Amino acid sequence: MKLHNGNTADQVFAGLGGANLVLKDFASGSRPEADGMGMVLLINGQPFVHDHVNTRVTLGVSEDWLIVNGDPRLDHPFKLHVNSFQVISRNGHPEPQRQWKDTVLVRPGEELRLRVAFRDFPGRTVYHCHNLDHQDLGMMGVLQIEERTG
Ligand SMILES: [Cu+2]
Repeated sequence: MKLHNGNTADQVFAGLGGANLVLKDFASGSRPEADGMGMVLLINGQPFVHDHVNTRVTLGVSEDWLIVNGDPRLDHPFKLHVNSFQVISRNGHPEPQRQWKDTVLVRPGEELRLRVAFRDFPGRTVYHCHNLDHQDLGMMGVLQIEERTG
């Protein structure tokens, strides 16, 4: 679907900043130090650490985030707290109906582009896989929403 200026939605929003998050288990990633402890689930190769900020955004800014399920087998429902988002595209195809969501299913191999407006709430929150087993195994990240300075 082309927009009125001839660009696709992806092209228009590609100029916005935004996080790229790859959701993947350690078996399909490469975390040899995780062996022997069962499955470890990661975002961008990192397990959840409660006092480590994974992603920083600025209050008042909209971003496009790319959420990739790099796992060949597991569904990962992606949940972002506090700020709702719209799915802009799936696997490069514009989403026909845009709705406000706080959680969206990302199937194995899928790439979803989400648009998030960080309008109202500065501070710290999280995003995570909404499969609670996956969340507990590390598939969660800390998001810091910073007020603009100066
Ligand atoms: Cu998951």
